[in-house]
Amino acid sequence: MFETLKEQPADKILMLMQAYKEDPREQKVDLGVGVYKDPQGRTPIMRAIKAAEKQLWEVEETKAYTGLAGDPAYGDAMVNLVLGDAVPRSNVAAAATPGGTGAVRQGFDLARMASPGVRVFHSDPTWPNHLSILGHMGIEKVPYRYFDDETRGVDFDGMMEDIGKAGKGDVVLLHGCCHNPTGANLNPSQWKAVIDLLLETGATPMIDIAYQGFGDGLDADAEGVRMVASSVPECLIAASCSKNFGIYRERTGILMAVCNDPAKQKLNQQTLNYLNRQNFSFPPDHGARLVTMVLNDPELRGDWAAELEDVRLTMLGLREQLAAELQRLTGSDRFGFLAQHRGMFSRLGATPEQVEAMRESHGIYMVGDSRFNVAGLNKDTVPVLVEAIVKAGV
Ligand code: PLP
Ligand code: TYF
Repeated sequence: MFETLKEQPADKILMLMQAYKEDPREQKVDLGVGVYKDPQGRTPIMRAIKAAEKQLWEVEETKAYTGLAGDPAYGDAMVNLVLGDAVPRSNVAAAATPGGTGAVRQGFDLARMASPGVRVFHSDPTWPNHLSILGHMGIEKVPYRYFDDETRGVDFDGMMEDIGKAGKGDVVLLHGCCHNPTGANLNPSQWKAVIDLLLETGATPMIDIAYQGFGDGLDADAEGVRMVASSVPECLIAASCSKNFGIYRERTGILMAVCNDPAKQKLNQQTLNYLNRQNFSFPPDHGARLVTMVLNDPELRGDWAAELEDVRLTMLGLREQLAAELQRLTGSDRFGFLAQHRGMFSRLGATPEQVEAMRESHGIYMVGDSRFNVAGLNKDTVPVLVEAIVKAGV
């Protein structure tokens, strides 16, 4: 039967990772895949995670199965981290998943169970894996306008017009913060307007939050999610711990189903457990346990939050340096958006040819849509990127 298989499209971001590795040039800059890198180019294990791992080695007595939704303490800690006190805990069903990707996948699965003809409205552009997973599942995708190529900010009028077409039984997929791939985000009053529209149409929001703490801070980045969860009758939230805990390969995420009726919470929880069982039974535990230990120990939590804040400020500093140097070299303010964007990524607004030219001339690797990972830069490579941008005529 294998002869019937067809080659599937590869992930462009992951292909770029490989192309970078194979480039023999010494002077090259990897601005592709979304992995945080410190100024020395390393992706360190965060101090609190390392400390929790040491403790865990001492105290862990079993590796027997946990529960289908993972350890309940992980659910509690993550619901608290993402939602704060926006909604009562009794309104939230939560299940650990393999990474944020697993949460996204389970969220789509739940939406389809609840609404077999569901259409998923997604920002144009969005994280390519959203589209790939939806396509694989055979779920109808409906793009909504999101990025204004001129201002490099959110095309809010276009967005509102397009998501206004989603109705009851549809899902509107939103990025909680640090939009991937553009870096352009909603402000609180825009979140409020989106919420009012969702209340009017009855469409269900699903929020993917993979970069909490990378934009404006842990609480500020969750503000949109919290506003949504406390305002609409029901929503889905897919959260990832890969970036903000630096535990990419541990595969740690969580899916939450929030409703304003505690009576429905039980059914939601049972459904999340069921979905985990159908797809992989018990979710991975190691990363989730480390996250729980860090969040529940005041000392570890404080150290983690401090290190995360350093990461955030490092990226912000690089954004400011980049915008300032481009301003100086071009004499124009048109790159000011780079300092306004938040998170790991910005869409530069270069053509695929210009992206290719920057790779040829300066060994700069960014995704073909001109998304680049700010954390792939350091003080010394910012000028290299600036020179490449100017030379390519972006
Ligand atoms: N959602 C978005 C928008 C992302 O950028 C990522 C990327 O890492 C994820 C979800 C999921 O990440 P992971 O599965 O590595 O936790
Ligand atoms: O967008 C990124 O670069 C990250 C990492 O299939 C990633 O979200 C990229 C592609 C992929 C899984 C994760």
